[in-house]
Amino acid sequence: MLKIALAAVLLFAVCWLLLVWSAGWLARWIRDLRTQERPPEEEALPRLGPLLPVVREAARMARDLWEAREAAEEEARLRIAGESRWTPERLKGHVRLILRDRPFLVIANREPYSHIREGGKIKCVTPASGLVTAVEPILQACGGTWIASASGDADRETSDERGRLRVPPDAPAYTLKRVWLTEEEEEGYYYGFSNEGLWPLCHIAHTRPVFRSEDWEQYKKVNQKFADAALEELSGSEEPFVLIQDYHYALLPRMIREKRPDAKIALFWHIPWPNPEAFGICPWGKEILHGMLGADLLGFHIQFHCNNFLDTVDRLLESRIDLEQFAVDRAGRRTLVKPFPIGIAPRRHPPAKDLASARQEIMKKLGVQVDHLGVGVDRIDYTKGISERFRAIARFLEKYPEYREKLAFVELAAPSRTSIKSYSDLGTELEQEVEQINQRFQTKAWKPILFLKEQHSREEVDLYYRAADFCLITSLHDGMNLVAKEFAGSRSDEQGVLILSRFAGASRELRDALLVNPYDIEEVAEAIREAVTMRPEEQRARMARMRSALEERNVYRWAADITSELARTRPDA
Ligand code: ADQ
Repeated sequence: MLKIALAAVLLFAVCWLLLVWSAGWLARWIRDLRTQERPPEEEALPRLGPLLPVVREAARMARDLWEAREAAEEEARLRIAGESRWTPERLKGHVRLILRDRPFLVIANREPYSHIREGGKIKCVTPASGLVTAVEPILQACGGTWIASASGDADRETSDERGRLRVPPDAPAYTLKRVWLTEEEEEGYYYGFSNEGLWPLCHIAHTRPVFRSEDWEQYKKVNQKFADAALEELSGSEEPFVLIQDYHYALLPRMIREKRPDAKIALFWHIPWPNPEAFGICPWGKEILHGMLGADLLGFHIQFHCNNFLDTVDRLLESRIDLEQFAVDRAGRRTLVKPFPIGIAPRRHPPAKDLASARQEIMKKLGVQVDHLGVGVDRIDYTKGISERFRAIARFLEKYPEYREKLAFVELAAPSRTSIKSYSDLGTELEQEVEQINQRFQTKAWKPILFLKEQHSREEVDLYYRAADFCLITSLHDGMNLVAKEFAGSRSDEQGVLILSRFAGASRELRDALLVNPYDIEEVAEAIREAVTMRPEEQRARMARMRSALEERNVYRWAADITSELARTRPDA
């Protein structure tokens, strides 16, 4: 009995000592965390068995505090400098002022967070999508609801019975509402009508659109399904703001308008708009225009696409075009048509001196040692001109053999729309093309092109941008192209050269890039040569101008401009 009592006392004493020691250690660690310049990343956290969840939460809290402190300092700096730059805080205040408690709804096909099963666990992932990159910061800043198609195999168990959940999972700021589509609906609406019909119709990339009446039926059905989901969210509210995203929902503005005449509706079209002749081949062109004109405001990236849209309406529908205001008047209602060039969210990048280590880290990871590193970042899509890019690199090495073994090009290519045969075929064709080029030029220790066919994390993509001497963008046609902006945005050292297709919307703003015609392989090869021989001072001057344009027109300004314009719209023609 005495033995048991002694053992219990001993055990208690050991536990007590352990507790005192861990509490002391934890207190010291949290104090260090509070006073550190920058909180540590997840990988750098001490792995302390049962204490790990506490360590993780404390690190998260420190990160939030650090971000809030940085944001406050930035706001103060901008105020003192008298700058009118848009920040999440300013956007938040601005949108709140406009909304005055009215609901804010975003509808987009792609969900910003999906849940997938991996190795017996549920993991939350974000997709490689320009739209998500652009729209997510707005919801993070302003709250509201994002309605999207469910896409992960664990989406159901991570949302409630109405498909709703709060996101981002780490720091909930807004509601995500998931809509489930049947396989048949997804096939017809998404892969079929949206991506085999409207996508090639709007991009001049010489790929024929395919229009099937079954796909059109599904497109109408799914648009109605999203309209119903939106109307359910809006019930009981007055004059709600609805921001519809992209070509998947051309019919939605009209469907919502018919039930909710009081709603303020904007549709932003993220891809180009073709000329009336090109659009005229769509068998349901009139229905699409009628659906879109249910909105108060239609946004495109550039004025040229707005002009094409107005010309198309003028040619196909009975209406009045007001060229002074850029508006369409029809059946007593007015729709404004305006350009809103999308920007990126400014990210805090480490100081310039860290850039050399980014380069070393990438080279080590890739197992290459070269003097010049180029990078390309794309979804695998025929509009991005990836094959043209590879041919230009081959031509460059052919013309300038002194760069063999001295230059490597890394293509980060995210598989996309792989259920469409032409897209999965393209992935394989590109791999074969890279293999042929590499076989032609490679030596024992060097390959000119590294084709990394996967979606990378945001941090990895940033690391590549910062490690590269040049970024090569050869879209055959592109609404904007955010990669161009992300590359310049990441170069806090003001070095690096952007080679940019003149057929990407971004070329209208980034005039200091080397602008090229991607079909002209000779011209692109020469631009690579110019990039690798450009003096650092010229790189600095060009990059500084591009970065200042980006800071001025960031994504918060894009959101502020659209919401302000939408608030100003008046329904009567
Ligand atoms: P996208 O056609 O998807 O967007 P883009 O604007 O270039 O094209 O955006 C792609 C996004 O995905 C970027 O944020 C990029 O970093 C990311 N990404 C691409 N490849 C990746 C990879 N391998 N790994 C990780 N991330 C990757 C559409 C229109 C564009 C328009 C945007 C926004 O086609 O013209 O600019 O919407 O409106």
